[in-house]
Amino acid sequence: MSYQYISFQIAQGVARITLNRPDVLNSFNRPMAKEAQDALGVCERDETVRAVLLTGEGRAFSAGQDLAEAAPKDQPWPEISDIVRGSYNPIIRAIRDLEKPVVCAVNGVAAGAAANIALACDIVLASDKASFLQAFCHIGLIPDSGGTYFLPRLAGFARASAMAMLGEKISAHQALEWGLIYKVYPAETLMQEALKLAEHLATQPTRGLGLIKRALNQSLANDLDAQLEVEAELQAVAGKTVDCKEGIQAFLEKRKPSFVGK
Ligand code: T3D
Repeated sequence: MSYQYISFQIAQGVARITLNRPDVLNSFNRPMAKEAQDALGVCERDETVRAVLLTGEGRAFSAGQDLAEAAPKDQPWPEISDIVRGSYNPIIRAIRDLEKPVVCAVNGVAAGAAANIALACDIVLASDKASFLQAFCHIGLIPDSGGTYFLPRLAGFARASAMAMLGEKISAHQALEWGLIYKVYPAETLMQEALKLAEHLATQPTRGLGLIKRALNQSLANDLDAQLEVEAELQAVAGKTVDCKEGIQAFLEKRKPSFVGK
C-alpha cells in the first residue's frame, strides 16, 4: 500500500510511523487511519522490524478525529460508531497485540482518539511542549480508542473522571507526574531521544519483549493466581528462545550479548 497521510520508514530495525496531515494537526480521516493500520500490519509481519516509533509531523502529535470528515457540510453524517470501529479500534488492537515494543514520541498536542492511541503505546515520551486532551466531552462524545480503559488504570479513577469530563489540556509534565507517560524531553531533543530508545529496543531480545507485553496485557484482567500462571507459561516460552540462551551465555562469559530477536 502506498501512503499519502502517514510517512513510514524502516531503518536499523525501527519502523517509524509519522502521522502526516500537519495542516489539520494530523487529525485522522479514514484513509489515514487505514494507512496507520496497514503500517502496523507491516510492522507485525516484517521480521526486520524489532521496534516501532510513532510520532506526528509539525507542531501536533494529532488532534484526533478529523471533525470535518465526521460532520461533512450539506451531507448526512456518517455513523460515529462505524468510525470508531473502523478507524480506531483496529489501531489500538494492533498496538497492543504487536509483540514488539511501540514507542510513542508525543511531539505536540495529542487530542481525542490520538491522546488514547498514545496511551496505548508501550513507552510514551513527550516533548515539554506536548499536551494531552480528552477533547470528547467538548463535543458531546465519550472517550474512545481505549480511553475509558487506559485512563483509570494509568492515572487512577479520580483523574480519569476529571480528564474525561472536563477535557482540560494536561501538560506533558502533569502527564508524567500522573503516570500517563514515561519521560519528558525538551522539544528540540525529543526525536533524537525517541529514536535512540527505539534503536536500543531493536537490539534487545524481541521475543522476550513481546512476551513481556503479552503478560502485561493479560495482567490488566487477571487476579494474582491467574497472573502467576501466565508468568510461568510465558517464562517457559521465553526460556527456549535463542536470545535467552545468548543472554545467559554472554553473562557467564562476561561479554556483551548479541541478540537476534528470535
Ligand atoms: O466520528 C467521530 O467523531 C468519532 C471519533 C471520535 C474520536 C475523536 O478523536 S473525537 C475528538 C476530536 N478532536 C477534537 O475535538 C479536537 C479538536 N481540536 C482542538 O480542540 C484544537 O484544535 C487543539 C486543542 C487540538 C489545538 O488547538 P490550537 O489552538 O493549537 O489549533 P487550532 O487553531 O484549533 O487548529 C489548527 C487547525 O487545525 C485549524 O484549521 P485552520 O483554522 O488553520 O484552517 C483547525 O480547524 C484544524 N483542526 C484542529 N483539530 C481538528 C482540525 N480539523 C479537523 N478536525 C480536528 N480534530
